[in-house]
Amino acid sequence: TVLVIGASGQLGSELTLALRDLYGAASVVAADVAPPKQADLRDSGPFELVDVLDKKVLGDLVSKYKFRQIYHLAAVLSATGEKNPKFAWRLNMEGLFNVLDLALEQQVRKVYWPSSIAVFGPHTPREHTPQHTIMDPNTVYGISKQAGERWCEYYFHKFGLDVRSLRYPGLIGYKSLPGGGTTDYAVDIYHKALQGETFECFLNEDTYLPMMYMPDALKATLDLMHAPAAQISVRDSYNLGAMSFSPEEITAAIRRHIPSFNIIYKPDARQQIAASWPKSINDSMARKDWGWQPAYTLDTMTADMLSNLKKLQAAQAV
Ligand code: VAH
Repeated sequence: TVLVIGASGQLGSELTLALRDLYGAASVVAADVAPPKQADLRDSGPFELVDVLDKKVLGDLVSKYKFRQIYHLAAVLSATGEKNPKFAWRLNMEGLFNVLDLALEQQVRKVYWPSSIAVFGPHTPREHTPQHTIMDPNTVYGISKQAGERWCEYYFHKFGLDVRSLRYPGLIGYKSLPGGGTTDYAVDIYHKALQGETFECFLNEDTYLPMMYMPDALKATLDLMHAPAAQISVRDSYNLGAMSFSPEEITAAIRRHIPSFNIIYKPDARQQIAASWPKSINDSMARKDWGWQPAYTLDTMTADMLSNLKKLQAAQAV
């Protein structure tokens, strides 16, 4: 059996659905501090209300199900983290320690933990950011991801724990909504375009960011977790890339489907966070070690997002 912690979140809910398709619904236990919003996720398999900071409750759950794998996705993201720095640090770090320690104590075979391009900062080379480079993150979220990477590598080398990780770019999907990130505009923009509303963008029009369509992110995660351990040469966290675009480029892509779509730019505090992150990522290690290869581009993602959101809106309208 597999445990997904943070299963109600943007990535967690999609990963839970993908894992249930793969292993069968009954074998994938979803856990979060609140039930998932999507009915298909709620009704598709076991759900447990768990706070990852409560090591006792989490430990009882792990011993009850004897999980072979744990996907630990619960975290406070970049923008929200800046509003609650101390809580963000506590949840992101103590939550990780609880999972790493329980995995050792209860012989969990594999652990997955997401990192992010947020581990990079203002002095990191911003084009084709290398796997090993300067990292001076200046958000609490980025600092916690950088520290978390070091601890994951430590638990692997010191205790032999098979923990694996990816530095995700901004993730875009139609099945779930993002929660408190700096890249969330790239999901909201599709919803607003379909509703015929003007979109207020919280980043400047020329702010380039690495992004990825959710199906690609799910494929990368499962490919990494299924790769033989001997192929994994990176035990802090793999750089992972697919595409980069700015708000004006995604607007142009949407206008190829909805010519009347309108956008206005109202940069807020998230502009500074985005400006400290890379513009593009060198993910050659992931491609070399376990055959990473993204499938989607800005145009194919846009076509797929709009057609699926339209279907969902039609289904909800009946
Ligand atoms: C965030 N979506 O914006 C997350 C992610 C690279 C961005 O880490 O905080």
